Amino acid sequence: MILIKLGGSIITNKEKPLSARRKTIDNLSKSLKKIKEPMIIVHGGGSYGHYWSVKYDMHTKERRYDTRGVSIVKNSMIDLNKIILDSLLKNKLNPYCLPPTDFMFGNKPIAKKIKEIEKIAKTGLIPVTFGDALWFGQKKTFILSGDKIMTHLANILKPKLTIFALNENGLYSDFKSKKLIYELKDQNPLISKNKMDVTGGMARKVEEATKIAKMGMNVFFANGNKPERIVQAIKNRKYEGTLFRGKNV
Ligand code: IP8
Repeated sequence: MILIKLGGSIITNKEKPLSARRKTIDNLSKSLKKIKEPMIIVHGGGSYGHYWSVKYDMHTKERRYDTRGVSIVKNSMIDLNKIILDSLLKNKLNPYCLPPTDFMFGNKPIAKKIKEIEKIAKTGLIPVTFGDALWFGQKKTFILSGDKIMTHLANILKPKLTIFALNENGLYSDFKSKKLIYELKDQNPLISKNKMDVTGGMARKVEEATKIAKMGMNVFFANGNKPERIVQAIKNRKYEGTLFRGKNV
């Protein structure tokens, strides 16, 4: 089982509201077609859901956010999701759309539902889910990031490899020189956290990747503009990006 997150920054143009990077998405789909094992895709919000969640001041903390914002964020994620599904279909893959409401109860993952997702993936269908605005309870809602979904899925399904496709080559030790960190073992890279608890940043990805690696699984950060690197990592264990080596791997 392979778990892949298509980050908002790679599938959308973050500079421009509501703009998907269709060519990049198609290229990713073409590469994913080369992978002959069960996989699950999670995607982020980028200039769709993330854009609106900022506009409506919605965050990962459970609060009584503007209900209008909740509707608009959700709606925009459906639009983006449809673009991803269409691209996969066009490239002869069989996506199985799965909004996170299908396997989350409040902010808790439903293990039984998640185990079923694996069965879906094993038939050759590709479950596709995404970060979203979710009902929490007691009139509260929250933003569930796709990165958090990755941790929930990895924890229950123990994928062979967890991949985050980014708009960068991986994690840099120094952002100016873009010096790539090839491998991280037993260490937490220091990334300054966003003061605001908005989703979509590198800090959250690193946080979730570190959690997954601590559970004993390898996590790979790859450049989604070079999707063959994703294929290489899965097929040949060649990691051109940043590898968070799982503690027991
Ligand atoms: O881009 C959050 O998902 P992320 C999506 O994975 C929304 O953080 C709705 C902001």
